[in-house]
Amino acid sequence: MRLDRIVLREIHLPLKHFFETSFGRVYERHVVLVEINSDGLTGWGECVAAEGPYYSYETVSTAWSILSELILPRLVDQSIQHPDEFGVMFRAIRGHHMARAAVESSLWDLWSRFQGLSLWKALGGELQQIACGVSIGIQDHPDLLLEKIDQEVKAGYRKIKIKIKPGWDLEIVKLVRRNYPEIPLMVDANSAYSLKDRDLFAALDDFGLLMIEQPLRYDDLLDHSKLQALIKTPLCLDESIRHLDDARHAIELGSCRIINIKMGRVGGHSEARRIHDLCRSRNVPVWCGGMLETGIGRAHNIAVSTLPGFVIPGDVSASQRYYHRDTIHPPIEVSRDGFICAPLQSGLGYDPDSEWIEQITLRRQVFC
Ligand code: OSB
Ligand code: MG
Repeated sequence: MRLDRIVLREIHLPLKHFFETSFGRVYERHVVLVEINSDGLTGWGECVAAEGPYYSYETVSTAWSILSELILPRLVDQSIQHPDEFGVMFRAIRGHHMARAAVESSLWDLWSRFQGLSLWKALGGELQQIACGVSIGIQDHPDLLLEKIDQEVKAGYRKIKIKIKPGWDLEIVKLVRRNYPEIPLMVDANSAYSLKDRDLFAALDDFGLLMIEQPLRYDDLLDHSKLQALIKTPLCLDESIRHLDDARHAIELGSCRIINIKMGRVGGHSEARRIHDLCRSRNVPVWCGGMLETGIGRAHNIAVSTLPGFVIPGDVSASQRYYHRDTIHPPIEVSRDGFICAPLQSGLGYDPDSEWIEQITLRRQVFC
């Protein structure tokens, strides 16, 4: 594939409702998109970096600068045989996995189109029905949280994840469990706690949670292993797993029993698949997390979720939960019983809505 032309864009989309985590509230998204053209075919990728450096040090601006200054000028006009060559070409760059994943995933989309294959099949996916869950942010009032849970349970979602932070944790879990004793429920702390809070996590053991996601520091493995040894509920790591070696270290240290794989966080599909393969060989269940992606990023997450080790419902919910009008059509929809069907078409399997994307583009840089 000769990479004839690459378009880097920043788009702007309001969220239907704000989304609050332990690190703050977002009302709208700025998203970096990558479009790569080759021989009349196009691949698309989305960068999961947020507006500010709170989930990770990467932001929309750092991704833009790494992509526009270092990666895309060197990539355009190159001929590559397989998306894996991208990782080799840019291995000297440290970190910036979200920026890289935007390009790597667009190369996978493009490459699978060249092969006439669905992206998910090109990745070795097997699951044609993907089980979906939802992630529900912190609300202004506990009653509003119960209302949201009610809505999502009725919509058929197979796992409910609620965000917690100090002051919105044990009492909230108690309240939710009192109203929903049976639902598959988990919490995500986004690194809001330390080992000093061990008693809180021990207390959460009584509520039959599927897991507790990323309770401690965003870059920690050791303290998580100490906490895991003290409690029964499985820990799941998100922020702490930046690449394959982090996953291996986490498993060997006993820092978690479940891993949240986000293709966009670990540098792309190839690394996500390596982490999946490792976890599978060590009997560690994985699931696919989300980062408030628009449809392009969601479609990539659907492809990832078809790998056989994705045995826990992911945060791969419908576009309409977040956006009035998405970047792809048809929008991603979830069946009444909480599944998404893997798409049949080649590549991503959803068409980017170019006209709409053009309308919401704030800046654009073309490499050719
Ligand atoms: O920790 O999984 C997370 C959203 C933004 C940043 C981090 C996270 C999240 C979510 C939302 O939980 C998942 C989704 O896209 O539905
Ligand atoms: Mg998380």
